[in-house]
This record gives sequence, structure tokens and C-alpha cells, in this order.
Amino acid sequence: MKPIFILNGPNLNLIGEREPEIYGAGTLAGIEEGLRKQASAVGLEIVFRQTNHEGVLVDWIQEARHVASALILNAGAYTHTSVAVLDALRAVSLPIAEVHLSNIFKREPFRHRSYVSPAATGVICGFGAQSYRLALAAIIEILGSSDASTRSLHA
Ligand code: CA2
Repeated sequence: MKPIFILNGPNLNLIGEREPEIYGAGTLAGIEEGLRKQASAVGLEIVFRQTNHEGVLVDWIQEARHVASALILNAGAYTHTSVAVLDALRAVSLPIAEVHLSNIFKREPFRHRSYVSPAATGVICGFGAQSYRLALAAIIEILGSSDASTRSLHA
């Protein structure tokens, strides 16, 4: 099985350091460690990355098309601004989980719009680090489905 790509956008490298009341006290490295264990418990691998650059995120989404089995994406603030990210996601025929640490619908109105959601299989937000664990659990379930026609529904 190809690895599950877990991609993170701008400023997510700062969580645990600043604004713990919004994003929690855990670090991105801690989240990565937990997800790696969760995946390896069922014999799967993850590729976990973070970038502050929109073009790099687009490059990694394009890379996922060829080398990943699924994509989990927290695009950070690009969620709310990036048509380039949406266009890249539209070319991905894999299960895509959009995740956010915070409940973006409880926050400022500009965070209520997501350019990722139209291309995502599903969206999980507001559960802190657990958002990632829930997303990975959903993706593992989709990948484990023996029904190929169900799987294509999620693409
Ligand atoms: O809740 C999420 O996961 C977000 O994707 C996080 C983004 C935010 O722009 C989205 O609206 C929701 C922000 C990433 C973290 O930014 C920080 C900024 C300052 C200090 C600590 C983290």
C-alpha cells in the first residue's frame, strides 16, 4: 500500500508555542508521532510534511496523485484563500480528508469559507489534535474497504 500523505500549511509549525487556547498545547511533531503509531498499528505508512509556501503545498498535492493512497490536508490559512490549492486537489483521485484543529465555523467569518472542502471527501474540524486522529481513522477505514465501488465514491 502506498503511504498516506498528511500535508500541513502555513504557521502550523507554531502550534504548541503560541495561541494554545485556539490550537492546543501539543506540537506538530507530537501530532506526527501519534499518527505514525496509529498508521503503523495497521501496517500503513505516512508521509507527514509542513510548509509555509503555497506553491510547495501545490507541488506536494500533485506529488500525492502518483505516490500516495490518500491525502489528509490541513491547508492552514490557504484553506480560505487558495484557488491554486483547490485546482491541485481537483486533479487528485484519492480519498481526501480536510482537517482543522479549531472549529473554523466558530471563528471569524473569513474562516467559514473553505476552498478545500469542495474537493474533499470529508471534513473534520474543532477537535484539536484529535481532528487528525479521526481523519486518519476514517481514511484507514476507506482504504480497508473491500468494496471497490464504495472506495470510488470517496475519491
Ligand atoms: O484550525 C486549523 O487547523 C487552521 O487550519 C489553522 C490555521 C488557520 O489559519 C485556519 O483558519 C484554521 C492557522 C495555523 C496555526 O497558526 C498559528 C498562528 C499563530 C500561533 C500559532 C499558530
